[in-house]
Amino acid sequence: MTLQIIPTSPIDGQVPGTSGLRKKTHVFQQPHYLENYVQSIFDGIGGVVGKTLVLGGDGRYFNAQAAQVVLRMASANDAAKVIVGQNALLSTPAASRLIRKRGANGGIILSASHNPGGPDGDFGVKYNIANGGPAPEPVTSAITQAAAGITQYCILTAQDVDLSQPGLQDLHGMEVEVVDPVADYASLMEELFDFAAISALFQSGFTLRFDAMHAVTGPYASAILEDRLGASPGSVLNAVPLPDFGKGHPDPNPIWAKDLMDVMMGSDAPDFGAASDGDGDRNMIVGRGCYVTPSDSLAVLAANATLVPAYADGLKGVARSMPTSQAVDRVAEAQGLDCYATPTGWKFFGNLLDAGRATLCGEESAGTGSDHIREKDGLWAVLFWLNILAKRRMSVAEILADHWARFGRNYYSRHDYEALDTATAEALINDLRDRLPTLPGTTAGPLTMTEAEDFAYDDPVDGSRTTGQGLNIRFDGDARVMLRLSGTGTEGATLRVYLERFDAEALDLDAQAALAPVAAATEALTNLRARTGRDAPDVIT
Ligand code: G16
Repeated sequence: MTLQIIPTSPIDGQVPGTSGLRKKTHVFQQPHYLENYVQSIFDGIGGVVGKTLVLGGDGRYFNAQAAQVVLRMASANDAAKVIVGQNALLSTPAASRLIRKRGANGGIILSASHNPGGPDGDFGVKYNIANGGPAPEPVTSAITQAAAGITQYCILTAQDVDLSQPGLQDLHGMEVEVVDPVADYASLMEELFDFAAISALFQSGFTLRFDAMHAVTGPYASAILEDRLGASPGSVLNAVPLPDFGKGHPDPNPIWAKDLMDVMMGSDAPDFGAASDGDGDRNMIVGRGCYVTPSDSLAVLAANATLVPAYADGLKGVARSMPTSQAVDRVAEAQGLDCYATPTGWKFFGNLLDAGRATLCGEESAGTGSDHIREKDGLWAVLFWLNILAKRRMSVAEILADHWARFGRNYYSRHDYEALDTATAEALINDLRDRLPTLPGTTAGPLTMTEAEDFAYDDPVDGSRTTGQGLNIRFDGDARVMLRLSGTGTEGATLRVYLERFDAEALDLDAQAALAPVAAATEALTNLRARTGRDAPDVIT
């Protein structure tokens, strides 16, 4: 084993987005690319001398090789210890849990989340801090700065570390501890939820189908849902993580989890369907004949939280990202809870959770979580729903109908226009931003605008201000649209259009029909079709 100091120079584009650095896999495989970024993380956090890190990934193509690079670089940079998931696997929530439980200084998660994997797919690297959460803005800025000024990186030349079995090993003076990726996480879930009630639900004949989408949640879901809770064998589908996710797109939404949707909308659907994404932090909830939007899911969890042992004493507060529907706001208002609206990105919830201001958080992008860790958590959301169903003994559709009858319904949908020409997408947003001050009081298609803002967030805990987080336009009739460019795509620009309209009376409309006036107003406001040359969104969630 020898320590090498390799001269290098900055590489364009090494700037983390909404959640870490995501690029095409072949970009990460270029000489020095991964090494430059890993060294920049180490330099950006003030070095790793004597520190303990957690390491794991979602099992996608290049995960195993990249993990070995991180280990050799951590050792060469004098880290004391790396705790790594067996076979370099850890779901994002399990990594967050491990960082917190073991008091690690931080962790590196190898994942591009729900983006497809494989040689032609995407790869990603995220850094999480000691609270277990995604690096906040000051840390990502420091990493970006380090990447922009990098001149060398340190790495060992060494054989690969055997990550196939749990246990302790030495890598040139650094301890490598290989751990079972599932055990700690599964124990935490057992502490939070009423496993006896959920087991009894399954014993009563309740049926479940969980689609792990060939991604990292498979081993977790099999161990918890089938082995511990007694869901019938085979309830978890696509349970073995594959490097290319079975050539699928591991994004749990009605488009990419279509097989599951077809089953759940069919005549002999199981009682409950769910799916998770590449790295296990997202979730999709479906009842028999009934899809639950992530925004409604958050609201239902908040309204029923006291049925879950961990939240039996009530919630400290709730938080949602700004584009997420205001369904949870109505629950918060009814329960007298504080409700925060943050920019998109789980990292913005960290301070609220650490400060004990919020217990539950959620995003329209299929993420829900709580203060049990500092990441969103797909399987946790599934268990939360199962706990509610076990206690209330109603169907998913009945629970939703009951919820809307109490609180009214926030019709909601997101329309995505993917792989747009970046300049075109940026011009569309910039033009609209320039017009914001003139919009209130004027009409757009069938609606009149009442407010228009370029969303900025003042963090109530650390006082920081984050600007330019999306254009939020409100219409009369309790409707709004928000537009922003995604920070997780790897090809051109993705324009996200978030549509919402509240209705206290008509609770059973088709969501797209209910939102048609908002969509028409948005088209009138942006001239989106002509400007992008697109007739329809690529993805509707
Ligand atoms: C990430 C972030 C989420 C965010 C989502 C979408 O999720 O962790 O907080 O809502 O991206 O971001 P954007 O709209 O910028 O594409 P994940 O599951 O991809 O890590």
